[in-house]
Amino acid sequence: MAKFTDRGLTFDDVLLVPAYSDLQPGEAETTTRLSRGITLRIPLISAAMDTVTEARMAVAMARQGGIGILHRNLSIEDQAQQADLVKRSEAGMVTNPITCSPDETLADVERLCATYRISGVPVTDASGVLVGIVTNRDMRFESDHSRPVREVMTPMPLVTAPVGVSTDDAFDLLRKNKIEKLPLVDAGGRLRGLITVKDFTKSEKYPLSTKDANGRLVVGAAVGVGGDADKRASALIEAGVDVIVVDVAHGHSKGLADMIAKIKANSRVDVIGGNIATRGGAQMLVDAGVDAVKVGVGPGSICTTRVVAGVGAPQVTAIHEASLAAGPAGVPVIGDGGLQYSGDIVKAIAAGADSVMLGSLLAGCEESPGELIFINGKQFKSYRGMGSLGAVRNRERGGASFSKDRYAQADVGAEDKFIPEGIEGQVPYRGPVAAVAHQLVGGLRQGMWYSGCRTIPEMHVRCELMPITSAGLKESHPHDIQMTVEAPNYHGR
Ligand code: RVP
Repeated sequence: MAKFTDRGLTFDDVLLVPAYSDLQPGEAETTTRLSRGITLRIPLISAAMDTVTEARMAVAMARQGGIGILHRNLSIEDQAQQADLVKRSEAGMVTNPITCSPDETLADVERLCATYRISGVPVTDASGVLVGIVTNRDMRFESDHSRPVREVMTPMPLVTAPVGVSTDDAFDLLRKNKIEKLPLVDAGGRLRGLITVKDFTKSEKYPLSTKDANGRLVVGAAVGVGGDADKRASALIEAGVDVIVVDVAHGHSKGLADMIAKIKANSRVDVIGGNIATRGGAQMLVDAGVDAVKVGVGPGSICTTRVVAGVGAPQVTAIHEASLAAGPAGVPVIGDGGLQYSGDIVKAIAAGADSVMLGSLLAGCEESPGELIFINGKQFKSYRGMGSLGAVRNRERGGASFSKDRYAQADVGAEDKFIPEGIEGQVPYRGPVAAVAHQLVGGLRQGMWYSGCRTIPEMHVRCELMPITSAGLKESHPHDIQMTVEAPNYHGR
């Protein structure tokens, strides 16, 4: 006979009990571990969804101190290129700069600059020797875009520096010579790297940025299991991703454990596995050698798994249960899905999460893929589940495999046979990620203040969650009033 288990609780079912506090919200420290090897300054991750995270979102998230996970509803080449875009977007030093040859045309260079959002490229000959540089300044007044680069570039001798130049010396050279790009060359004159002034100003503007050991922004990317997943993971690792998220709807499965073990054995990147929603699921991933466990079966705002399949676990209980297996093993926990307000981040962390993954809260940002939609004078952006019909149609066009995907049954090869587990919709436009993250992290700091916790690890030990009734929930939201002015951190229910 089937077993009954204890009641499961989710965000709306609980509140943190206020506790003695000797800190101000500004003193709360939001640094956390994404995975065994990666630290974040804010515990926020943008979801691997095609209406949430491509390169632009990933760059914005890393600049704020979080991280973005590139979705996999793309061909392998396109997803790897998105990773490359992030890794090149900001760097202490670009080790493998985009270059052009003297025989390419200005139109070719303009295309490169637009793709990589850069203002110019070093020019190298066939053996990689630096022969000049071509930048916006050289091209601005040119009307004939078919001209070869050699006629327009600023040729050698240029101001260059040797490989291994210190940051301070590089900055001095840029400043003294009033130049924006400093090519690094070896003894044979071959181009070995590039330092740009933009990277120095970005470092000042985004002091919390999540960066790798070479000063490049950190990025993650999702892969599945089976099909072309091995090839995809290798291409992404080659493109420089810092973490691979093996992302399947039912992560408590042999396929996921095997895939994690395989990537761990063949590479040095961190591997996150999910999704699971039980202690047993988390334990299996820990045993497989995972670097972080991602929790959530069915809590997503666009997810219909729980009604289509009748399966899932309310998210606060799921996070807590997973943390009981992952915590003692030193493996961080990611609470994925179901968060509607900043207070839910506080509750997820109190329940045992080290960070949270957000879909709907970030899908309305300027940096998410997709255009603005205007309806009755209000602005929206589309947001859909990766198991929705729309996402699957797009996946087919993008060349990613249909039948082996996160939500598709293995024997389903046609759209009319597909069993969706997600829906398509739209969310209000919320402006830039920086403003949204500010509100979310601000709410987290308030929560840490109310619960008297200075750090996220302290929250895991000291916070107390109290189950509430529907009357308690009603009392928690604004009530007995008609809202006339929208707050930046509150939308009606
Ligand atoms: P939310 O933040 O509540 O919008 O949830 C986002 C999460 O929902 C994702 O990170 C993913 O785990 C899950 N998801 C994505 N697509 C679907 C689906 O189609 N069912 N679910």
